[in-house]
Amino acid sequence: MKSILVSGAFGLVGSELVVELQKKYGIKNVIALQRNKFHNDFQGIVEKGDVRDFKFIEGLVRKYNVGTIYHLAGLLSVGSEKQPDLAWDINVNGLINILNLSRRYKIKVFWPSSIAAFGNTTPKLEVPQHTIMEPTTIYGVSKVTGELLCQYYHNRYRVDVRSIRYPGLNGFKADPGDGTTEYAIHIFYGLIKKNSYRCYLKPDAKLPMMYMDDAIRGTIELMEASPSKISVRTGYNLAAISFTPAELVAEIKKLSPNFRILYKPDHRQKIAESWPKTIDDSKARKDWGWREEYDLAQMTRVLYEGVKTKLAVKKKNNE
Ligand code: AKB
Repeated sequence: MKSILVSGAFGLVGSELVVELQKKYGIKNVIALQRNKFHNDFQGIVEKGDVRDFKFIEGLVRKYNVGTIYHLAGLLSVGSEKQPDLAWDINVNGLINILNLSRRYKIKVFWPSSIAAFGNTTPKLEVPQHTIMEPTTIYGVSKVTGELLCQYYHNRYRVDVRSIRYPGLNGFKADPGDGTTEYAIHIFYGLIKKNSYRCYLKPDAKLPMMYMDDAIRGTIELMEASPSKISVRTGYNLAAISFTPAELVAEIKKLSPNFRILYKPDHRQKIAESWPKTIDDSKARKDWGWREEYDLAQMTRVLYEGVKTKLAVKKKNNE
C-alpha cells in the first residue's frame, strides 16, 4: 500500500492519530513528521522537517510513496495571537504546500479546521454547516482561509481533501497546546498535582468539546468514507459535548470532592466568547454517519485516570 504521512505527529491530535493509523495500516506504512519536538520512546518511522519546505516534503512523498497526508501541523488560537506572522506562515503557507503536492502526486488529504473559524457574528447556538464566518483571531482567519483553499483545490484540481471543524479536543497522551479550549485538559493536571486549578475562562464560558478518542475515530471514518458521501469540502461541523468550566468542575468534584477552582478570566475569555456554544453537525451525521460515544462524565473519568497515570509514570522515571 501507499504510505501515510502525518505532519504535527507529536501534537495533541497527532500523538494519538499516529498510533491508531499504525494499528490499522501497519507501523511501516505511517511516517510521523515533526518540526522540533520528539518523543524518545516513539516506535515507528519518524522524519524531522518543516511543512513550509516544499522540496523537503516532496522528497518525503517520493521516498515513502505517500498516498495520504494527515496535515496536522499548525499553531493554535493563543499561540497564534502571540506570533500572527508565524501562524499565517505555518497554518496557511504550510497547507498550500500540502495541497500543491497533493495536486501533483494525487494524494488524499486531511486538514483540521476548527470552531475558531466562527466569530462574533455567527449564531451562538446550534451553528449550521453554512453560516456567517467572521473570526476575530488570526488562527480563525487562517482556518477560514484554509477551508476555502481546500474547497478551491477540490473544485479546480479534484484534490480529495477532507476537513473537520474540530471543537475543543481533550486527550491526555500529549501535553496540551497553546489554545483556548485547552483549559479543559490543564484542569486535570491541576487536579492531580495540587487538587486545585486557576481557570482563565469564566465559569459559564460554554464551548463545544469532544473526547480525543471520538475525534480520532471520526477523523479516520471521514477519510475512509466513499467520495460520493462527501458533500462538504470546506470543513464539516462536528459536535459531541458542550460544557462550561463550572459543569466540568461539578463532574470533577464527583471524583475529588475537595477540588478547588479559582476563576481569573483573562484575554482568552474574549476568544472563547467569540466562538459558538453548540454546533449543528447533522450534515456529518447524514453524509458519513458521524456519532460521538463519550459524554462529559465518561470523558472526565478517562482524563482523570489518564493524567494521573501519566504523571505517576513521569515521577517514577525521574526518581
Ligand atoms: C484552540 O482553542 O485554539 C483549539 C481550537 C478550538 O481550535 N483547541
